Amino acid sequence: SLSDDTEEKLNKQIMMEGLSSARYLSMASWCDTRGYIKSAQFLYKHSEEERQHMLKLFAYINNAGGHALQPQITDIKHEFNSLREVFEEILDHEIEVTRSINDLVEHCFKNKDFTTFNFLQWFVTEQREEETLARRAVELFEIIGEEGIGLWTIDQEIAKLESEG
Ligand code: OFO
Repeated sequence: SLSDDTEEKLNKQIMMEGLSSARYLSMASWCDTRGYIKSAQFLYKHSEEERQHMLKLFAYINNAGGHALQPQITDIKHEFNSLREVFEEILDHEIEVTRSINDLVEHCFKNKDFTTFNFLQWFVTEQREEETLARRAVELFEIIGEEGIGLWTIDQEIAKLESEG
């Protein structure tokens, strides 16, 4: 079964995933109000995916005899200066999430909790994909440029990123 400190760290990861979900929902809504329709769709979907990541952790903790805790999520930002800022914040946030997963993986390895270590491999792979996706999104602003129909084009391209995976 889970050690107390592993359970606590897994609950911290629940907080990270819940925070991701909340942040992306807020970003989706902002994009929606600005006419960045494709980015909004992308972010609504991403928000839902983050909630699923969180629920995976709920199931794991509770099945292992622990207690998964609904996190307190506060200080959600509602306003952004630009679409670029939104995607730059996503990239920074995903890098932070990767760091948090890696710490958790290292902790499990050191404590010989190989079951949890194994469970976390899915997140390791997922983080690599999500970081790549966010990095590609940020790159679009450089490649396409924001002038003229640039922003409109970037918004269209965001929708295609996921399928290119
Ligand atoms: Fe965006 O990441 Fe969950 O894990």
